Amino acid sequence: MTHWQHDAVRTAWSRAQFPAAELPEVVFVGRSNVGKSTLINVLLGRTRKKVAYVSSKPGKTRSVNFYRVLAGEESFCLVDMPGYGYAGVSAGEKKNWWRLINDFFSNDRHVSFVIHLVDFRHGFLEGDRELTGWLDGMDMPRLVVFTKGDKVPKGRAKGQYEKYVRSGLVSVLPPFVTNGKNDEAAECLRQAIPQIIRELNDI
Ligand SMILES: Nc1nc2c(ncn2[C@@H]2O[C@H](COP(=O)(O)OP(=O)(O)OP(=O)(O)O)[C@@H](O)[C@H]2O)c(=O)[nH]1
Ligand SMILES: [Mg+2]
Repeated sequence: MTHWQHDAVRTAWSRAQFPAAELPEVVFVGRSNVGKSTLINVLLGRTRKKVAYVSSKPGKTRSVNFYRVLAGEESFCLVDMPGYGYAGVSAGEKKNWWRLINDFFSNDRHVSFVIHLVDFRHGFLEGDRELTGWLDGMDMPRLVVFTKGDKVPKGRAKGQYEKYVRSGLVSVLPPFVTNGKNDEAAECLRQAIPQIIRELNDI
């Protein structure tokens, strides 16, 4: 199993607190509660003593969190973004979320690509489509990763996957399906991430 060394670099609540962009960044986006922080913990091998805060209550991550990773010879940064789209969010909060996202992506950073997490049970919901359109406008490469694959009965998983792919999602690789565990899917993702960074860098 691949092991990534890591440290938490910075927690930022606003543009002024973003650390200098020194490394290629892989940015985790998705609806609140979809499992962004969980997947980061899994990839970092931190399923028991977590580094990224996880909660069954949506809206756990309100800041932008940067984790510097050393994978073999390569260094990059995983960025955990606050989620969107949970019930009861006010128009003001939504506006703040968009401001943070805008500030982040227009901040002259070295974003290599975005990992868009989507709940395998529900597929792309309104907030996901809104964000997809916005990322399209920037020509931002994306990898789609489905979470909570363990919550879909095995007999339905294949059909569900094909339906999502046929609906025309855009992803640099065929979407991964993860289960919140350090399993084969997580290992494949640990292999794929540095590879995608390298390939995008060569273009
Ligand atoms: N069964 C299952 N549960 C998961 C999976 N991924 C995440 N969870 C659970 O879903 C809940 C939310 O996970 P988080 O990782 O905090 O979600 P998040 O996307 O970071 O949420 P915000 O910080 O609110 O944006 C937690 O209770 C996790 O344990 C998965 O693949 N399978
Ligand atoms: Mg989170």
